[in-house]
Amino acid sequence: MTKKPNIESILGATESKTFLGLKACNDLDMLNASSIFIGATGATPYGNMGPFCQNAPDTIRKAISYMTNNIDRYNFDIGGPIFPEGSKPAVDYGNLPFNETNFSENRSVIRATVAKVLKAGAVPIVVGGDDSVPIPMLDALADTGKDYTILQIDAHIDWRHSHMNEKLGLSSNMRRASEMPHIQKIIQVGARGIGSAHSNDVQDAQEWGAEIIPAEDVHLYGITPIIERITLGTNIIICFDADGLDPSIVPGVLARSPGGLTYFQAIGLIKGAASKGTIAATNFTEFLPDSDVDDLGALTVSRVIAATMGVIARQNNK
Ligand SMILES: [Mn+2]
Repeated sequence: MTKKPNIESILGATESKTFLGLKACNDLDMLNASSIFIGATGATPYGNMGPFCQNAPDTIRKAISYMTNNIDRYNFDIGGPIFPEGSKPAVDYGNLPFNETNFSENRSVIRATVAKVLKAGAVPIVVGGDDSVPIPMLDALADTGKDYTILQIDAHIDWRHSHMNEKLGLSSNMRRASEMPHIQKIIQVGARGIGSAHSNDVQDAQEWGAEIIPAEDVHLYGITPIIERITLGTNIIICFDADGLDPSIVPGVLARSPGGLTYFQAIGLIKGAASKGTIAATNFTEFLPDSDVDDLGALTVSRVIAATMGVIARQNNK
């Protein structure tokens, strides 16, 4: 096989250990940023699955590292540089430690880190890790005393009471969210095919008031009716599972499911959320490098995260 020409050589990219070459922030007491990339290895894995998405944060950092010297260029997805003049850039916190046997310690670390970030006035961008990671993140938001709307983008609704005797695993995050008093509204976008949900899970979700917009409806009617569901002036948490996107652009997921969201449907939802309220926290989970194809999914997820950082930098500028 001939060697592929590499884009790094014309972009002048330099080796970077941080996302987009952002400044590293190792001390949250010194945090002064619009958002902060927090790599999460995992939280509460099922049975012997282990932290199967543990390499996601570093793979995602690597996928966008060729852009590190071009961060000031025009990004057409958000209508300007990621961090426009006068805005606060994002920073990168590195990766949280993971304990293979003490899952409650994993959750405590995530919760404490997110709580500290929120106190410093920055928006956590928790990059997982499997979908058990959002549970302690969502729990940390209770400390603010504010109410929240969750905008979940996912092929699955994640309303299982428990699975394999575990209540805090990846199939239960929205069920646990619904039990938190500070979570007032849940909008779930992208469900499709057969997933974790049984019919009574869907019924429970709807009875609670979760607004479920299956992927098919996104393709049929677009994202505008979804954005209209977000109450004006609300605080928003984006819970983004990589399998919400179509597997043609993110093959690196546990269970590929056809009919997922396009890149611009996802970007449009994030921009739309910021146009209605304030994005207060985000997570991007379930990217599985081992199943990816030619780093295509890592590229897609890294671009969504970069655009989200830009959207957040702009809202802090309002
Ligand atoms: Mn999912």
